Amino acid sequence: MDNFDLSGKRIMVAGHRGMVGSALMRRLEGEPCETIGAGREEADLMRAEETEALLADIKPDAVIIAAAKVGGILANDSRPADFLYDNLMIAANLIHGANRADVDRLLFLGSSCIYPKHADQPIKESALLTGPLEPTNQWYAIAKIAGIKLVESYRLQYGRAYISAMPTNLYGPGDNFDLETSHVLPALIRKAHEAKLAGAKTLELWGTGTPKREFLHAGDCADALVHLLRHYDADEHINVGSGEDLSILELAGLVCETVGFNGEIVTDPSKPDGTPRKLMSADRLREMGWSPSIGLREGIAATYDWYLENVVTT
Ligand code: GFB
Repeated sequence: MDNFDLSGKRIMVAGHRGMVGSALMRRLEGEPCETIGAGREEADLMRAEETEALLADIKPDAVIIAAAKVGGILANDSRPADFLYDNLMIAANLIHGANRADVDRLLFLGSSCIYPKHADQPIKESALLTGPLEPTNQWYAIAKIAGIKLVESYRLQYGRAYISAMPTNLYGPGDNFDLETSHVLPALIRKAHEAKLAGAKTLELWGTGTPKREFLHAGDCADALVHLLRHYDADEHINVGSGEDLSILELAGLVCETVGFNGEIVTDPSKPDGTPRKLMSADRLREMGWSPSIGLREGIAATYDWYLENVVTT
């Protein structure tokens, strides 16, 4: 299949209330398909029976798995059992359940943390399972690697057109701004905003500020995923990124500029850095004719606006 026509199709988005899932729901609104959300309120996706009953009820033509237990470096590091078990169950129940419900098209979402900690940069898809993982998020990574292999196995054994996409670090509307559990970009938006309001002299970064990260806006990610749903059908997973990275210190500078905080940025090396760098190769997706359209500066400004309108209460 090199062209999955969306016309008249029923597309189930698992995890449609999350940041990526809600971006997908908005992106699919403009397409000639029917989009059905499936989240915690519809079924406990960690229970096989409930998940299978939901799939039997919805009878989708395609399933997109954006449901996952996600969090930043500290949440991953401090709740290893939750990140491994929850994500394993969600992936297994939805992939196995989709096959049982005779769904022939499925897109599974992983993460760039599936790659070895010291993979050559930019990281090609073929780097999977070539070296040890970054310890702070190995639990999440193992669950996502299992998901990739499940997808591949149902392709091989049942001939299903199931595929996997590996997005880089994502941000955007609907992100989690809780300082303990969030990823770095929403955390910095909140820290800079609160420091500005309090007239603080400093803003504190976790770790040394030297690790480099690649960021993609959730809206761009959703657009790439719809492109892949339409046009990609291969055993190997495919990277979804912007192709550019920057240091956490540079990111903090950009966020502070956008928010209007002029104080000093200080580091807290007692907190973990995580992987030193995880820039993914964007070549394969570019060769398929897709590239991002939301620049980082513009994306941060839009996310700060969303935060002011939807999260800030005072
Ligand atoms: O985004 P983040 O939490 O996760 O952290 P990862 C990225 C980098 O930002 C790390 C630093 O070096 C953090 O130490 N950082 C600085 C901060 N200040 C802060 C802060 O206030 N909050 C946070 N959260 N970080 C996650 C994985 O890794 O990336 C997940 O744990 C997943 O499994 C996700 O793969 C995409 O990029 O290190």
